[in-house]
Amino acid sequence: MNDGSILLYVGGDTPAQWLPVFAERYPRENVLWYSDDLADDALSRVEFAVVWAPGEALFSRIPNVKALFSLGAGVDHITQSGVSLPDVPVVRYVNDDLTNAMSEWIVLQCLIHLRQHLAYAEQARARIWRILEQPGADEVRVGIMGLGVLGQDASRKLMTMGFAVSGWSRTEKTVPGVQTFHGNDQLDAFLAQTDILVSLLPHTRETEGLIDAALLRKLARDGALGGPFLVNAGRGKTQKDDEIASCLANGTLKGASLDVFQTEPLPPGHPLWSAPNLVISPHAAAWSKRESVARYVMGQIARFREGKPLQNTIDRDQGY
Ligand code: NDP
Ligand code: OXD
Repeated sequence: MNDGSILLYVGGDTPAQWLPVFAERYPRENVLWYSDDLADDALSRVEFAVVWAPGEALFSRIPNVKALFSLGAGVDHITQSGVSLPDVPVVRYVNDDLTNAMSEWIVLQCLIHLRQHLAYAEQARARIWRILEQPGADEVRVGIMGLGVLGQDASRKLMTMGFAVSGWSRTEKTVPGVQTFHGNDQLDAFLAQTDILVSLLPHTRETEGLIDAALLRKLARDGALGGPFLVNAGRGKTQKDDEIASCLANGTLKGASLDVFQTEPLPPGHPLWSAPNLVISPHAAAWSKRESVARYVMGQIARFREGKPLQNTIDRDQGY
């Protein structure tokens, strides 16, 4: 049995969902489920914590923690929570299952809008048999905000479908086949040549509220789809929900797909629920499978114990 323990703090889940996953595969590890009544003595032996939306009390109770593992690719549930963090590495979750699921969702949404699927569904409800004119994917320019792990994978798969892909990131990037832009100075040029704006941005101080009506008005209006579309599966706090609803109602946006919202769950009375040409999914574009998380975390811990550097650690100053 290893001396130090691994603590799981997973808001919304139960110990029965997680502890057996670790116990069956890693019986020599001491894995604890966080609860307020867990003794300080047990918590003082915690070396690693795997967390989703950690509460205020957690970090002051694990003084000997050596690394934090985010249960998701996003870390804003840790960095933007207002909780003061221990000075230890924070590791993001990077995994092919999650990346593939995200790219499926992004490609699906771009195709739904390209192939006018919502209009056909409406026609079918009214028993209307009518073919709608449409461009080819190669005539449509998809601009991806966030060219990280998920943005780059989505760009490859969108190009396989024939879309013309560009991307925007904070720092300069070279991605084969993708026209790249970076930094605030190049944002307007990126938007001006984008028909479908896909966001896979993290929520940070810099990206909060970025996708508002003013930004959406800068998208191309001369494209083959006859108006711009928005697809966001990054984080809801990077967008302004009310302004997106207005943009859909007044034609600034021709359509959208949103997996993330400023307030989740999206409140029942929010105008987005009845906005035209909008696909809504409940923050379900991609997910972290428990078995894959256990394998990832234990792989990283094994590296750490061998004195190797942890992978996929975040830049605390940048917040992602
Ligand atoms: P990465 O850290 O690999 O990539 C983030 C990208 O965003 C980078 O290209 C980065 O630029 C760019 N970026 C960050 N800040 C800015 C900025 N101020 N201006 C321009 N670009 C910026 O993250 P992932 O690709 O793995 O994940 C992205 C996000 O997807 C996660 O943070 C999470 O919020 C979201 N997500 C959502 C899920 C869902 O189910 N809806 C599931 C999983 C993740 P640079 O390359 O220069 O660093
Ligand atoms: C993530 C998420 O960040 O599921 O991984 O949102």
